[in-house]
Amino acid sequence: MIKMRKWIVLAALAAKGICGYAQNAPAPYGALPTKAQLNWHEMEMYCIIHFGVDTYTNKEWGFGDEDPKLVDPLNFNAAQIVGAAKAGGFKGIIVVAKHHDGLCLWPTQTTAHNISKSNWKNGKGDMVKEYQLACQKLGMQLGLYCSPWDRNSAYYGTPAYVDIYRKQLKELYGNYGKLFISWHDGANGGDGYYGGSREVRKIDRTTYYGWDTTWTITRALQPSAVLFGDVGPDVRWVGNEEGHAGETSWATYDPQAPDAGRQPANGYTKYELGVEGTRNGQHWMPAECDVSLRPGWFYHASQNSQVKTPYELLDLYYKSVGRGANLDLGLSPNPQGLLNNEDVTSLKEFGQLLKQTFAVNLAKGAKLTASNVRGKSSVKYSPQLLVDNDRYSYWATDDGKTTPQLVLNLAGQKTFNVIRLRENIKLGQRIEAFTVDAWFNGKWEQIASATSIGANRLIRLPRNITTTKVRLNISQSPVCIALSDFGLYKEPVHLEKPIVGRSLQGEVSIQTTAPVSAIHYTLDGSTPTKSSAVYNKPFILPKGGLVKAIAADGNKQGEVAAVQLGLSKATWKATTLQGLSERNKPAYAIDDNPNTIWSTLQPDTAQAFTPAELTVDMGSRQIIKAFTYLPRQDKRTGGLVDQYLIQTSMDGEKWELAVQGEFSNIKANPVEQVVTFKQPVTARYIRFKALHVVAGNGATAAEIGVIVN
Ligand code: FUL
Repeated sequence: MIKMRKWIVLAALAAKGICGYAQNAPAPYGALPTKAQLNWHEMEMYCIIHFGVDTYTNKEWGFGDEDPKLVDPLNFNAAQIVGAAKAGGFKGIIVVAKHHDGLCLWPTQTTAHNISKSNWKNGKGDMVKEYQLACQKLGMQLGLYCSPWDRNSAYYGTPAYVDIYRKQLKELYGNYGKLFISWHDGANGGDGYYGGSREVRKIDRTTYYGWDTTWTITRALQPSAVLFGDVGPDVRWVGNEEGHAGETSWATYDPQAPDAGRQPANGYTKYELGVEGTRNGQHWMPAECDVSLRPGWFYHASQNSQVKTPYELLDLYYKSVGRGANLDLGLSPNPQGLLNNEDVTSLKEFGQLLKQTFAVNLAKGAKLTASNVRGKSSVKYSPQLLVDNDRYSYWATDDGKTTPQLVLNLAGQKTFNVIRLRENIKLGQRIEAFTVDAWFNGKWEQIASATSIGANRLIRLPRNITTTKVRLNISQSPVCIALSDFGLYKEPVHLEKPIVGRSLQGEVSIQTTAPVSAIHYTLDGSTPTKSSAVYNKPFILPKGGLVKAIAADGNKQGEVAAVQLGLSKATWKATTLQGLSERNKPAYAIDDNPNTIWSTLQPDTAQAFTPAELTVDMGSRQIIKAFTYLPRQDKRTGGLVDQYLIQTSMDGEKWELAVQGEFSNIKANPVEQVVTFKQPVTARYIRFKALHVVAGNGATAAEIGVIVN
């Protein structure tokens, strides 16, 4: 019976082929997404929420010895946090249920080190549950991150801990409803409290966690969730915590181990390859771009003026979602258990910008004519389907037609500055290069070109284009094409926020890239308005301070730039013990230029790390409140200091220890580190000692500085 039905179907298909009025769908190309991955692609954006002991200790990585009683978010309100994410256009959240410090935010049976030992809700609370309920209420999807590295557990490093970790995952997978993602990070191994032994515990990242076994648990309990990690297997880390994928970014990826012949694993890959992925890789493993709304993942009051602005978020959106990846934005509730107002406002305004930009597809109503349509008159693969806002209906070409052209006769003259393309990824990632032309004064002129498309490709044009006709030329594809979307959009006009800088001579300057009618600024922390001082020329700010500025044009004013400048370094002199070379110039660490670095790295890579130090004579006594270290900003890890010591001196002879500590997470997130002293210290000299670095045999610094007011 079954056999006969199959014959009938085949005969019908053959008849259609002969008549030429319909054709089979294009054969899928390469690796393909699963259902869970399609859901993930459609989401485009979600947030990851870091809250825990670090929120109270002002750290990024807790050591594991923190008292759970520290955690007491009196006003914790999951709906406020999830609601803010939703207003930003995000479709889900990932709760960090346990970070490296080991404190579980749900009442787990696996360890006593959990939320029930805090005072929050008299030890009866369950934060993960509250997030789940808020997500249900607000129509948001939920994901979870349970750190594999646990600096609290006495068992960490032994097989017993892996059992505990899996039990924790089972609790999380079993008790909090349907999840869209299970997030696993690569930071693991190293020192910690470990039940009181306070030692370094090394693990083999490839074998210790037995990931293959762990993943079968996820598949069984959460079949519609994707698994995220450096090695996927469903979604890969993009390889940086700055929130951007490569200009070319493939959804396929084959992770590689740093050492030849070994198996890659979370925390053990050539992670820099994640930014572009692998063309024709064996696995469908698109990139997730994780970046925090603030410089750190956890809340730090000192970063309240560094919340990313709506336009900074928009820029990240183009560089992540616009390159076929997803954006995972970090949110950091404060010690009260709420997002600060500035965070909420930025999210909301970003959401509005997205809505304004993408509300109207200016290509809608256009007549689309293609040089080739699969099956000729077929309506099934018509180019008209490109403007129906359906990710899976598509224009396809005949097999072998790999470089077709498409002309859009717009419904009248349109002005746009964003182009959107999408492939029907159910048939794989096919297109490798394309260009777009616009019709100006009777001829075609190229306005854009790009490579990979996949789930989404956005091109933000440098200027507005006003035209009646647009042409798409597919210039490279190994197989016939299956394109599902072509959109033209108009991002609203905006005034960029000014750039505040300081010269070697200590002169503060405020600039914008686009011409504006005026720049206004304040020095007292207040928000500048059109009645604030007008910036005309550079000025000296010897003690540093908070400079806030806006650009204005007519009646409009742009976003506020807020830059905390330390003490002016114009009179400073820096010296180092390490032999001097051009690269090693200590002056590079105090020239207020983030692009020049002081480095004691030696060419002989076999050489072990030598502790390095930098001594600064500030020229006069200062009351120092904090020390700042700006790591090298060129994306390299050599010499990034992660353990340091700071000494001060009145005379340059007798030194006193001011503070010793670690810059946690500096490798993944090399932003300026601010070390606030317990008490202000009076000194003329300051010494920065690098005790340990992330990589390499010496230390580096883009800038060091001090805050005095
Ligand atoms: C990293 C962690 O080490 C950071 O602390 C943070 O959780 C980030 C999202 O992932 O791997």
